[in-house]
Amino acid sequence: MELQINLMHAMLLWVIAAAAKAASQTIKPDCEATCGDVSIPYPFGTREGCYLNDDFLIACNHSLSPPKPLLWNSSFNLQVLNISIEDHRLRIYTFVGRDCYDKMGKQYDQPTLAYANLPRFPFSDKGNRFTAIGCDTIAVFNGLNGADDFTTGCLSLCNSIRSVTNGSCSGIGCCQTSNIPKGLFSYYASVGSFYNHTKVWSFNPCSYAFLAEEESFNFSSADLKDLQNRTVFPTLLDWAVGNKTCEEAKKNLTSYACKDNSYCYNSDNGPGYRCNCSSGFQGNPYLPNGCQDIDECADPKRNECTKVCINTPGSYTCSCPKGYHGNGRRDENGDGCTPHDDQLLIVKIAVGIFIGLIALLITSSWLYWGLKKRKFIKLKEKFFQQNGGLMLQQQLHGREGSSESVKIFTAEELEKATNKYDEDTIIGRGGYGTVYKGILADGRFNVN
Ligand SMILES: *[C@@H]1O[C@H](CO)[C@@H](O)[C@H](O)[C@H]1NC(C)=O
Ligand SMILES: *[C@@H]1O[C@H](CO)[C@@H](O)[C@H](O)[C@H]1NC(C)=O
Ligand SMILES: *[C@@H]1O[C@H](CO)[C@@H](O)[C@H](O)[C@H]1NC(C)=O
Ligand SMILES: *[C@@H]1O[C@H](CO)[C@@H](O)[C@H](O)[C@H]1NC(C)=O
Ligand SMILES: *[C@@H]1O[C@H](CO)[C@@H](O)[C@H](O)[C@H]1NC(C)=O
Ligand SMILES: *[C@@H]1O[C@H](CO)[C@@H](O)[C@H](O)[C@H]1NC(C)=O
Ligand SMILES: *[C@@H]1O[C@H](CO)[C@@H](O)[C@H](O)[C@H]1NC(C)=O
Ligand SMILES: *[C@@H]1O[C@H](CO)[C@@H](O)[C@H](O)[C@H]1NC(C)=O
Ligand SMILES: *[C@@H]1O[C@H](CO)[C@@H](O)[C@H](O)[C@H]1NC(C)=O
Ligand SMILES: CC(=O)N[C@H]1CO[C@H](CO)[C@@H](O)[C@@H]1O
Repeated sequence: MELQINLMHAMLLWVIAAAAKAASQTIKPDCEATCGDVSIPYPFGTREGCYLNDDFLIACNHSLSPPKPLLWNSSFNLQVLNISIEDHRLRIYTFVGRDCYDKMGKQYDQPTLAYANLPRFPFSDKGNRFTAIGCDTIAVFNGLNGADDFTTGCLSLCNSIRSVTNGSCSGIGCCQTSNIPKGLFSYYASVGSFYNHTKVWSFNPCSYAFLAEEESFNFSSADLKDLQNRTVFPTLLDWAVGNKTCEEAKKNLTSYACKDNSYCYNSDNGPGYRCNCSSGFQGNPYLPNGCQDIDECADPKRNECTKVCINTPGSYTCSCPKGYHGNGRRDENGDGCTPHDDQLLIVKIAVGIFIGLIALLITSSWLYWGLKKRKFIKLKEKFFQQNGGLMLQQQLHGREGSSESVKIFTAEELEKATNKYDEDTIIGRGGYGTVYKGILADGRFNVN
């Protein structure tokens, strides 16, 4: 019975794994997964039938090497760098505005404007900064935000290249504004100067301005010369689906973009909604079966089980092996796995036997040594008797008050008195044995 269940469980796992492998792709079948080195996950796509709607068209120009992905179509000229379906961000290149002068303070080339006009997807309100570079520079940023247009700007001045600090855009050689507002789809930025760069021309002939991802640019004094020939910078966009809220979109399930095991949330920057895989799932929430179960049991960091972990769709359960009880969890509500009482009894008995054995060992060895000592004493008594010690004692006792003049010494007393039978204490050797001279512990002098 148990074997059968285990076998079924194993087969189920195998089926799930196979399904996960088949659907682990983030694109529709028969659609391009990449353009150049940029991956194009659904809802974006390069061909009719591969994208969700026209908002998600990526025009891939294959005649270039490497192929170049452009957002919407080539008339917008917005090169795509990254598409993320996890944080719903899109990274594109935007152009640098510049205004350059010759030594005499005459503008050369036409000044270029930094601008972008997006019909869909606003600029990310977090992570983008408007930056201007120059030592005779005033920059103005105009955001076209429907009714409430947004204007900001900054001023950057300096007298010598020594006064600028690498990495600092605080108005000396470089200036930066704080984050831009939400819902900004278009902007243009212009740069101007006070003295046509005549006072700083030797090290700074141009002014520059651009909107860029904050991390993509570190100011250095070398930028004052030619901005190291950069003409574009990465900029972040926040993308979303359509212009409806989740509630409105859910009314038409044929057009609703969030598929199995996903949930919907409204965009916090501009109109539209977004999809995320439900907790316990990962993958592409815009594809049917795109959100795949996470096997929490395979990763010890993802589960709280102490002994047995069983993966379930979107979650997992903990249990305890046979002979144990508890919920098998190690979080604050968990009590782990403890052995059953009968199991506990076995453990107790085992410990009892162990302690008993040790006690037995101690007592038996104690008895053994005790017996040995007694035997020794008996032997001593026997020798005492054999050598007429008893008779001597009786005779001595018979004589009144004579215990003072004659005394039977123990072997230890004799040994001490003769200084361990030292040669120097020998008085003479006779037929009954050697005669030693000894001094008793109480000072009395004796001869034996
Ligand atoms: C691809 O890029 C080349 C060079 O910029 C251009 O001439 C061509 O028109 C582009 N093709 C498409 C389909 O946009
Ligand atoms: C690009 O898209 C816009 C609006 O979606 C359209 O007006 C224009 O004709 C398209 N251009 C090309 C070259 O497809
Ligand atoms: C959606 O998922 C992303 C990345 O996994 C996460 O950063 C974001 O907080 C999620 N959004 C919501 C509303 O749960
Ligand atoms: C600065 O340049 C502009 C355009 O080239 C010119 O009209 C203006 O006279 C110049 N001003 C100075 C102070 O050189
Ligand atoms: C800018 O500098 C920081 C540290 O100062 C560094 O972590 C980052 O990678 C640099 N960015 C670029 C684009 O060089
Ligand atoms: C600033 O950086 C440039 C090049 O990145 C370097 O040549 C210059 O010495 C640096 N200046 C300081 C003050 O570190
Ligand atoms: C910028 O371009 C000019 C001319 O094309 C070149 O001389 C210079 O070395 C380039 N600068 C950098 C930093 O690449
Ligand atoms: C929402 O988008 C649809 C098509 O994309 C368009 O026809 C409609 O006018 C838009 N509605 C609003 C309120 O912007
Ligand atoms: C639901 O969406 C589909 C596809 O966009 C469309 O063809 C259909 O007319 C819509 N139904 C309703 C009731 O709006
Ligand atoms: C998250 C991600 O895909 N980042 C990539 C964005 O594009 C740049 C350059 O094309 C890559 O270096 C990043 O790894």
